[in-house]
This record gives sequence, C-alpha cells and structure tokens, in this order.
Amino acid sequence: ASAQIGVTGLAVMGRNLARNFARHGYTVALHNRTAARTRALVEEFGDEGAFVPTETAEDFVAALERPRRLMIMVKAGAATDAVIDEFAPLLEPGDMIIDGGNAHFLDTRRREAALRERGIHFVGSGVSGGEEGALHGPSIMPGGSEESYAVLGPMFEAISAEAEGEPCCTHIGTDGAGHFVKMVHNGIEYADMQLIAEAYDLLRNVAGYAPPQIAEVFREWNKGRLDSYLIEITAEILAHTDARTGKAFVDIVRDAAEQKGTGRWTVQTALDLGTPTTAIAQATFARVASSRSTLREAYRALPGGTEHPLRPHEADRFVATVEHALYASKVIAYDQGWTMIRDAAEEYGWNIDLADIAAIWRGGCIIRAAFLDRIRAAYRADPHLPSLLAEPAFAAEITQAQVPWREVIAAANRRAIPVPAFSAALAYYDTLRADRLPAALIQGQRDYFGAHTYLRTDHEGTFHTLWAEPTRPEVEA
Ligand code: 2AM
Repeated sequence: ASAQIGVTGLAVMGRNLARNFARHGYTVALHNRTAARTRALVEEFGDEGAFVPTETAEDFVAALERPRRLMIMVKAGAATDAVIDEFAPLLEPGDMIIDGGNAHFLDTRRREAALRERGIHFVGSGVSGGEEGALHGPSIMPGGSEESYAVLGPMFEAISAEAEGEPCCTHIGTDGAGHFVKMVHNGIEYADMQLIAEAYDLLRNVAGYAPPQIAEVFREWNKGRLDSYLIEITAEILAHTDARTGKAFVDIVRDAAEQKGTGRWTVQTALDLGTPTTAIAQATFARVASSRSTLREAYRALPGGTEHPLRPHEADRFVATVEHALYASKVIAYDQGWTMIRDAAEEYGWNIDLADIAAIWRGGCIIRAAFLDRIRAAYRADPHLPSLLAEPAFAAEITQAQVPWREVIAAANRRAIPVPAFSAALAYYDTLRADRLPAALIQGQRDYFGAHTYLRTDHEGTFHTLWAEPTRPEVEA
C-alpha cells in the first residue's frame, strides 16, 4: 500500500488528473474497467511519475495508503453508482471516495449520506477546465466533510491551477456543495458565452463588421475589464479562416448549439430554489431554440426589423456601446449565479464563502476572468453583500452603462436581431430596481379567479375581495 491516491476511470479526464497527481510527486494507483486503458497510460506516460497500475478492484484498493483516497472519474449517473457499489464494500471507515465527474448535486447528497452511514467520506468534487485543465491545473470544487478536506485539500491544492500564487481550490461546503457550485459555474459559462455571441451578432449585423474585424474588437476588449478566457478564445475563433472554403470559420459551422445538460440543471434547480437566474435561463433556451430546425423553418419567412446597418462612422462608435452592454449584462449574469449559490447555501445548510468562489474561478476554469478579482474583493469586504450591485464600484459601472445598454438592445430590436441574454439581464435589472411592479395586478388576478388573497400596502393582514358581489367588498381572510 504505497499510493496516496487512486484514480479509477481512465478516459481522458481521469488519465490527465492521474498524470497531474503523479507529476506533482504523488504515487498514483490506476484502475479502469477495461485494463487496456490502464496499461496504455503507463506505457505512454509512465515516466512522468510513480504509477501503480492495477487490474482488479481488490488490487486497486490494496495499493492505497490509509485512509484510502479513491477518485472516481467515470460518466455521471448510473456508472458512478456502479463504481461506488463495486468499491465501497472493500473500504473501511475513514476512507474517502472522491467523485470528480459532473454529478448532479442531489445525487451527490444521496451518495454522501449513504456512505457516511458506513463511515466513508464521499467527496463530490467539481473539476473545471476540461482535458487541458485536468493535466495542467484545473479549478477544483470539493464538497464533503471538513475531515476529508483536511486530508485531500493539500493534494488538490497542489494539482489545481493557480491565480496570483493562490490555488484554485477550496473546500466549498459539505455534501453536494462542490457539485452544486460546479453546476452554477457551468450555468454562468452558458450565460457568458451567449452574451459574447450576442455581442458578436450585434457587431456583425448592426455595425456591419466582418469576422476578422470583430476578432480585433474582442482582442481590444480583452485588454480591459472584459479580460477573460472566453473573450480571448472568441477572438481566435473569429479570426480563424476555414481551410476548405476560405470563408470565415464562424460562417461554415451549423448554427445549432448543443449542450451536455449542466445548464439545464442550473435552470431547473434555479426554479426549485426560487432564484431568478434569467440570463442563464435565456442562454440555455437560446441553445435549445437554435437546434429546433423545424420551428425555425416555420418562422423563417416571417417579417422582422426594417432598419439598415449603421454607417461606418456610427459603427465605430457602436463598438464602445456594445462593450458597455456586454459588461453590464455580464455583471448581472454573474450576480444571478452568486445569488443562486447563496440561496442554495441557505437551503442546504452549506457554509459557503462567496469570495472564495470567485477566487478559485480565476484560474483553470472556462469562466476565468480578471473581473473575478473584483467579485472576490466585493465579497471579502462584505460577506453579506446582498448583490454585486450593492457594491459601489459595480453600481457605478452599471450606472455608466445605462444609456449604451438600452441603446444596444433597442438597436437590436429594430433590426430583428435576437438578444435574449442581454434583454434578460436588463429586464432583471429593471425589475429589481423598480419602485412598483405589476406584480400587484397579478395578485389581483389571482384573487379574482382563485381567491388566493393579497396583502395591502397600507394595512397588516391578508385580504380577499368578493369579486362576484356588485360592490366588491373586501374581507379579511
Ligand atoms: P472503460 O474504459 O472500461 O469504458 C469514461 O467513460 C470512463 O468511465 C472510462 O474509463 C470507462 O471505462 C469508465 N466507465 C464507464 N462506465 C463504467 C461502469 N459502469 N463501470 C466502470 N467504469 C465505467
């Protein structure tokens, strides 16, 4: 028993994580359902560190130092349960199973509770950054017990990405907190991608820019407050020319966006928690809608906007306008994500440090961005900040963005360019800042047809109006 960690499930994510541990000096036990993968890893990368290849579950478990640390890197869902069922009987109290897959946090809560009864720590851990991240440093979001983090934390922090010398890994909270936060990360990622895509669409079809010009705009933006991995790769994608046709790459790709489902989970969960994550929801629906070819065909010939693209001098001014709108919408989308994490922390009793979430997303993961430093600072200064917009610097930027933000959405509407995420972000802002909302009328409608009662602005108590009576008298319910 010499391995500090074992990895089972040696597809590309598992393989790269195993190599990452080994490259950091850990002895790594290897296991895979199909032993050929285990052998291939050792053959190809065996000189990178200390690997202990094993073929049977028993040998794998026997290779692990106590308390055993066994990391599962298989497909989320039934495969994860199957692997847990295979290994749990071979483990002892104090041992740890880490699930580094993209599990649903409710599955993680269930598995954690079941294994806790047997004295086994189950650590559902978000791992972000894809294949490259897994090998060179992901952002790691472990849930599970404090005791498990005391052992696993240093190992995860060693292999995680770094941002300004700090590891992109922290103990998120108990049971499913890690997988929850990973899910929200992906939801925010959907929103950020959609916002960037809408900004591109505006530059293309309102400003009339060609893809290489837009690439240049994104490159410039990447030097400022929008500095982020997603903006950076967007510039590269837009600058890419298809070798086959000589056309802009973006013009030869089918415009039907796919998804693996974490965005959908985020939206479903947001509804359950009562969190209005509208930008994430619109981003998810935008992907879904783009893929509905029959519906798109049915709508295709219907009328849209009438206005022409801007003239060149107007177009150049429009670029800065879009930057404001993109930035403001992005702040709202992230604020919605953080609100969702706060809501879940309350619902599930997780003690989540909201500043730490920003800190560990600064490196390794897809939404890594300079702007996360500011989110961290905001929550460091006030852990109970009710919203990012309650922080003066963010409020000032949003104030500054008012005119351009609205202008961009209006310009899009007039030209029939869909901007669902920009619009959702602005509507969210206007909803929350409104002095009075038409929700009052909704309450009236509910009371009218369903006697659902209402509260008054001027008196305590619950009331119902007898709508069927000619004088509409009010009664206390
Ligand atoms: P395989 O190489 O034997 O297919 C990603 O699919 C990884 O998870 C692969 O390493 C795969 O093993 C493993 N995997 C998928 N389903 C599994 C299951 N039900 N039991 C064990 N490993 C599984």
